[in-house]
Amino acid sequence: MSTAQEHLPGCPTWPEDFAQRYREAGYWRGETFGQLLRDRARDFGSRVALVGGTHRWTYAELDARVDRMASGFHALGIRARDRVVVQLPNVPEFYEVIFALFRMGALPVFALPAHRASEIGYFCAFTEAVAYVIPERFGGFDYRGLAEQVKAATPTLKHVLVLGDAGAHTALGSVPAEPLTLEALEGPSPSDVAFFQLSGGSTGVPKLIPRTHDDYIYSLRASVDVCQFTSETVYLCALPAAHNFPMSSPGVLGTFQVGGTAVMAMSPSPDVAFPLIERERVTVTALVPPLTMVWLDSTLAKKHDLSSLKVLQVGGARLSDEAAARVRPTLGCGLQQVFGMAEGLVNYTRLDDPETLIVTTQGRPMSDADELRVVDDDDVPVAPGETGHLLTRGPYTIRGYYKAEAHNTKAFTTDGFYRTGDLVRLTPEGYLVVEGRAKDQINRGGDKVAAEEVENHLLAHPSVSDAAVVAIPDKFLGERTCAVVIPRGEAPAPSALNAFLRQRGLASFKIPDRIEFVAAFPQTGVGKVSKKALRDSLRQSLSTPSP
Ligand code: AMP
Ligand code: DBH
Repeated sequence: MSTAQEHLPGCPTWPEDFAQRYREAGYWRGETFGQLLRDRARDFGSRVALVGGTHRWTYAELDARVDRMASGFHALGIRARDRVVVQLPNVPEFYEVIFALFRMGALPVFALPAHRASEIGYFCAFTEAVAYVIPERFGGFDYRGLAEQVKAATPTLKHVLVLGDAGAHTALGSVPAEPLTLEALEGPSPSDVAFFQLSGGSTGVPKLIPRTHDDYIYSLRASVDVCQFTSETVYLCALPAAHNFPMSSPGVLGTFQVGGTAVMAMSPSPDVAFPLIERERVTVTALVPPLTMVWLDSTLAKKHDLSSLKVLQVGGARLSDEAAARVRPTLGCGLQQVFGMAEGLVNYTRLDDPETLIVTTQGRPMSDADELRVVDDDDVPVAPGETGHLLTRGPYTIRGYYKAEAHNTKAFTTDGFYRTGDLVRLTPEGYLVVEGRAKDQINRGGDKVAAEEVENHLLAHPSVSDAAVVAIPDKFLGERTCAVVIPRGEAPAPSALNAFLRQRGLASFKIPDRIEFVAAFPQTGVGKVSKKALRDSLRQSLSTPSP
């Protein structure tokens, strides 16, 4: 029985023999995030930790702000192990909030700015969250109305904390600090769950990923080692800060791990990111493939001095070999492919790898303790070099999702390997090539869409008899979503169906890009919907020009 299990019910953890081995081998070193920041403030106090908007905070300033915010949260009644849904854009306050929660042992749930009432309502209800942190507005959307709606539906939710004009809620900056109370707080232990990441998932509702201080801090140490981050590193956070990639691979938290500087970009577009790279002398950043294409094609690249940029990391979805080959000649920096998952396992190409490996593979595991299996449908290992399902286990890969006992029996093997749902092949050098996916998910250029979640929302419409959501190929995003619908009676207008999904509060990246109506679905031998046959027939009909 581990301590995390005792502390928070519903969080599966590593068996004691594995935990002991990971500690003895030095992977887990008994650190917590609260202490990590304290130590960096001691060693790098006057160095700039965070730049964003008009803020430029040193490690000492960040540390002090985090203390103030933690005692303010405590004064509000937030306690260790309380869940707090955090939905902030790329602002420095994001880290002030999450480190304050880390320090008190309260647990952030990392929502994306794109999430709406459907997702946020679910996170708040499922985790019994006591607080929800939002910006006043971002990307033309006012989050205070969304919070109103969620608060009315969630009895446990006591506080809505707003960055900016709070309206009817509480302003984040107005939370009273009681400096003395913090000293009385008993911090979390290293084996405790520190926060919940989100899985792109494939099921009706998003799955929550419990990560511990020990396991996540190890993943940071391994990441900064592979990516050669140092106190000289200037990392640009251009992807949404809440996402696991810019958070930890090595991301902003990896930058803090080594005392470097993180720069927050409110948007990943060249007009915002390039001036920041030039002004702050950014050395490394991370993008998903579609944004990489935008950067490669941007005429702005010539107008800005990007010479400080040494490495562009690309991951989240498969980067084509063609796009990969353009990075160095076009942007003048190295490419690093990153194949990771919020559940754990992260693979990187190495900075000094031969160009062909960097361009044609998705890297290899970052830790020598990562265990990988590539298996067939019966869990039997495939022959070397053959494509199969990727299973993995290790010191920073979870053993189960939060409160998902039934699903966990399917998503993990009996000996604790996570079924990634990815189809991969191993090269002779031991590098992974992502060949496809077995999970029922659409990877929309790095934004993951669980087919079942969208199908369930469609099925709630009175004119929908049945629905199947599948991927269709897309030049820019790699994949787009297509909802194939069997109407009940007369088919509704596609625009009306999409309006219906929006009204139900679904994040806009999950709204189908295309809707097709059919009389029946192709079936498999056992009478299930054959999504493969659906994809194949869509691919054919979409490639035939309409008359
Ligand atoms: P999640 O489990 O939601 O964190 O999403 C992780 C998933 O994103 C992986 O299991 C892959 O399906 C996909 N993914 C991440 N990075 C890459 C990559 N470099 N190439 C292909 N797929 C990727
Ligand atoms: O897609 C991902 O989830 C991802 C990609 C790259 C990730 O979680 C990561 C690196 O850590």
